[in-house]
Amino acid sequence: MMKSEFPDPFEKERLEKGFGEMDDQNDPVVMALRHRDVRKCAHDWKTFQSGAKPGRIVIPSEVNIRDIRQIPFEVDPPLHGDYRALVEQWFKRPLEETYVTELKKIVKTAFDESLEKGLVEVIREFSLVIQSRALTLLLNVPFSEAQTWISWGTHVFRSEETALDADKANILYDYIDQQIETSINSPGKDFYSILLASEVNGKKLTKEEVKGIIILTFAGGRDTVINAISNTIAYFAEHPKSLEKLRKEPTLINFAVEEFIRYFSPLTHMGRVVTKDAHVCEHAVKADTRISLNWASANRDAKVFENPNEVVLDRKINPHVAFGFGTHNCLGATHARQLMKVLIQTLLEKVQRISIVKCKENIETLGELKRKVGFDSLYVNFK
Ligand code: EMZ
Repeated sequence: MMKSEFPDPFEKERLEKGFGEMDDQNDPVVMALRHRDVRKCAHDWKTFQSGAKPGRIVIPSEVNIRDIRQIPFEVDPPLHGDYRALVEQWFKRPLEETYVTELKKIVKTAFDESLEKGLVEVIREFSLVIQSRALTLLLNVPFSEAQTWISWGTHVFRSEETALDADKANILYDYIDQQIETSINSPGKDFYSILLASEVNGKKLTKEEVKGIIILTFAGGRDTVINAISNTIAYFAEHPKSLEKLRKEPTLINFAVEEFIRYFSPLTHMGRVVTKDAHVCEHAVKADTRISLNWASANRDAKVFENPNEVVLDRKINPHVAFGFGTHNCLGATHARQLMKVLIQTLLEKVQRISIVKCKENIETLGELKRKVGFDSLYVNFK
């Protein structure tokens, strides 16, 4: 198997039953696997809620390591819409020219540093660095903050030793508390200050609410973005002809971005809590149990995508759900798409060849099934 190949572990169950089952810390999950059902359940937020106990809709569940609600993703409509309206414009800033210019500088520097080194461990020395530096733009805080975030590693709630690491979560929480205090004392144009000055339904946001929004901004786009970048690098290393194709036809880059995001589906699934006895693909699910919307499986559904297991760089019809679907679709998607676009453009400009030296796969376990989501380490040579 090629290193940049990401098999679909859900095919059999998707075809035969339409759902999968897994346990997660004694709180089982029924996974919706088909594109149609995933969209249907995502749409039905009354039956399948996000506003459950904080951390419970995340798989693996984070109920044991946090009690702060992440906003807006752990809030249901109509309040969800109010929070969303508050931050929506802020998360569209990546479309602005000045933002893109800064993003380009960040990505160019990362390539220059890598080309100079030659041998690079992509996850930590390249993708994490780009992700963290790019996040300074999204939050509108000094570039130097990225250094601190890089030191936290690829996931804010997971460490090498343990999948759910409360101590690690506390590092992030303490940091955010401090930043909030700084912004209260001397407000600026950073995201903290903007939020602290905002109102929802006529009431100023509390520190707790601000914290909930900021935590999501840190956690939601971290390992997902890192995987998207790293997997793309692995793909181009093994498909030099694709590089040529995009060099000749740069108008295809936007399609390629969507296709990589579909194919890699950096976030496998997101849970919901069932509010009343219901069905997922004709399978009965009881109130107060969990289901998940399996984006990764939906994105390989042959009923929707021709040749779903191939990367078709110029795929024109691509209704993937890698950024979720419906009310809760990813707020960071504009930033992520822009970053992927700049990544590919800069790669085409600066890099002739990438070769993989060695790598270790990052495998997620979902009950009986295993899914490759990226790499724990990926050593490449940039030329
Ligand atoms: C949560 C989640 C959000 C969760 C869109 O995804 O991302 C996960 O990586 C975090 O662990 O807390 O933010």
